[in-house]
Amino acid sequence: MTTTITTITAITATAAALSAFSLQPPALCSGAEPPAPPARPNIVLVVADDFGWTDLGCTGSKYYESPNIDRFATQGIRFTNSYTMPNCAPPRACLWTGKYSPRTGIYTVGNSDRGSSYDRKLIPPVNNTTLSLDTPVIPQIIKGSGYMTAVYGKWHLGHDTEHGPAVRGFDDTVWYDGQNGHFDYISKPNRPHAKGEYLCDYLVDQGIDFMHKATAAQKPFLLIITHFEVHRPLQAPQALIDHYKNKPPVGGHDIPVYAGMITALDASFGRLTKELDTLGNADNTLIIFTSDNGGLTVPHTTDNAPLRGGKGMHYEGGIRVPYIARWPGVIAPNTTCDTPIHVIDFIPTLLDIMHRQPATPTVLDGLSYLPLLKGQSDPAIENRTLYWHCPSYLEGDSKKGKGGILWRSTPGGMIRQGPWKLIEEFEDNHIELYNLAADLSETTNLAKQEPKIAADLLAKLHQWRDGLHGAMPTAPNPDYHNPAAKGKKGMTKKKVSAEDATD
Ligand SMILES: [Ca+2]
Repeated sequence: MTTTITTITAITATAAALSAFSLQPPALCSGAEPPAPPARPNIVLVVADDFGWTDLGCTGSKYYESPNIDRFATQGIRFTNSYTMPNCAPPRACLWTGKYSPRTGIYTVGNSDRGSSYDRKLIPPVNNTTLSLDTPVIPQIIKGSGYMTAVYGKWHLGHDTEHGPAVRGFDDTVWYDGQNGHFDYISKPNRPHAKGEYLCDYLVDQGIDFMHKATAAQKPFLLIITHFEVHRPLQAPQALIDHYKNKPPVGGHDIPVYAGMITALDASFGRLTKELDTLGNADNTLIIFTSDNGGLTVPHTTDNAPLRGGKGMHYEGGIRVPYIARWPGVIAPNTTCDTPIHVIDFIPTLLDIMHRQPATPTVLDGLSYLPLLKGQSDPAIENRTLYWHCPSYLEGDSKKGKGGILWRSTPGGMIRQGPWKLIEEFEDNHIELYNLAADLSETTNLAKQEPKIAADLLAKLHQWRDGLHGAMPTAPNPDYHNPAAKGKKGMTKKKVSAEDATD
């Protein structure tokens, strides 16, 4: 498959093992085949928050400045079809467990019946906001590997300490479960930070200390930093805000403080990679930069064009994110890969790199993309089908006046196979079918022109969902368009702030 964005190197194609729906042969990842990966490399995963597909210079922005990550991209591989879940909590559950959302029941942030009950046609299933302690996560799955492990940053899978990362096998954690501002933050444990220190710098400080400790102990390390930038509230160092105020905006990239958040995050990433060089670890470390979900477009914050929509939505802007990886000697520099990957693939890839099986029995839904990192073809991942189950309501900004939308999403599901993507909306069984190879922006619904493809994909989506016992809306909502229900909210009594409503 191909996309309309510019690739650095040519894409070769193979005629082998075409799926029934493929219009084109799957793309191979570009680059010559490098030597076998070294044993026990360090692994550093940096996950930004709400970072959009085109929020980097190297992914298309003409306004935001990201010199460190842009340079990093020239040293490694950039995946153009990297998928995740639409909002903050579900992709984290996928990342830490390697499972699709129906297996954890974590479908959204907070309650599933967000917005006004008057406007909800269905009663959505109850969302699980806490990851069960019975579900193993990465440190438990790789236990016995000899790796030192740490996570610093956003957890979002259980507010209380009993369900936080500290009890799940990490050697070190500093975490917070939600959003608390980028200058005024209190982590668990609350390690002191300099007054006015920007949050990503604080988290990178923790990561650098950890890398030093692991290197001194002569142990390989797995470091995961889950940043809060560029999630609202919009706050950035003043000098960067001033810089962007003097720069003409380009397209939908036009908010100086948001741009400042991107550049501050980019600087912290540059500091992290530079420290790896200083430690002498750069050549034996796989570093990945990605995002938990798509860029926020409602309310307007950034723009994911040419992708349609943004955070919280079922369109590509909600679920497709940047994904850049560097591993000297293994990943050929300055390459791109159009093969779809998904956040559930991280654990299988990790195990593949470590030459290990899970230390504890657990279902893993993803596939290793190590062959893709190495520039090799792998029909298993190139021809596989990806699925999403999103049975919750996410409010829009209908109260913000003209141009607003009532919902970012209503309960639904998606499937991607080859160039085809189908979206099913549960309120009215509405179907949308797009050919992403020809229509990356999802402008033309082909469901009526291609009824067989639509029917086959829909059946496959249902089969997958039923097989995983994906929770479905339970019944029609008696409040729907009932005058007596006007102004009635969801099941949760907690007041949702304007910022939380963007989650
Ligand atoms: Ca997020």
